[in-house]
Amino acid sequence: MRRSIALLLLCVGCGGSGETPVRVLTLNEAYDALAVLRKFPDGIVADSIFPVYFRITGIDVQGRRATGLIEPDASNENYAFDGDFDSNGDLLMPIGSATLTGTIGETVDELGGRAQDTTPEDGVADEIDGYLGTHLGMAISNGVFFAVAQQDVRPEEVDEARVSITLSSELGFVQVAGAAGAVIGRAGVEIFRFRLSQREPEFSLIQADGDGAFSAKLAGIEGDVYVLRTRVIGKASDARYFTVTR
Ligand SMILES: [Ca+2]
Repeated sequence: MRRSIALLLLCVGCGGSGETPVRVLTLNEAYDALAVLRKFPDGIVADSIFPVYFRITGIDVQGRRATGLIEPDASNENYAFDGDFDSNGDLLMPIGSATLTGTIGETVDELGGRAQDTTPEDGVADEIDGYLGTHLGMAISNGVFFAVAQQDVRPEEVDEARVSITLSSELGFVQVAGAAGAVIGRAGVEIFRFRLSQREPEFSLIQADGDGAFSAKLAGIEGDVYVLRTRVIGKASDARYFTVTR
């Protein structure tokens, strides 16, 4: 199952007479991504949070236009969106009117993100922090996604089998624990807490021990979900999704 996408990248402020040209950012050939979405069955009250892992592949940039595929996907639908560069040279891809025209009938109301050139700083976006919103009848889903370029130099993602997030004995807190080898030794561990009540996650950053173990007590309750990713020398890994267990 595939969803094809077409990205139209507009370079606002590039080449204008007398203006300082912004740095032109382009896209890598492929990205791995994790979306964390809240589902509102009645369109009003969120009742669950769910992950969607996907890849954006086969990206081909011609001038300011890029095309590619999102895979895998639950539907088989096409859409296009416009983007532009902000004053920092970051690529913004806001969606105003994307419409899916497929068999599922789900409509994308908003889709976009900020592409960032982290490491190596070479004009190719290494990360995209995105947002996504859809509706199907009165039910809506919305949330954010984390995308990282497929690159050899990218750090290993968190080893899911070596991580647990459990309710703390202290009310309103969870214990995040990574066993030795959970991440690369001394890596930064980014922890994003998602709650039903808010779209944007709460962010914490800790550092692993030399053996890759880590531990943190963070605010949290049953039903929250967490996304972890490692960051080594400024470069983020693919993200991983965790639920709270007792
Ligand atoms: Ca780069």
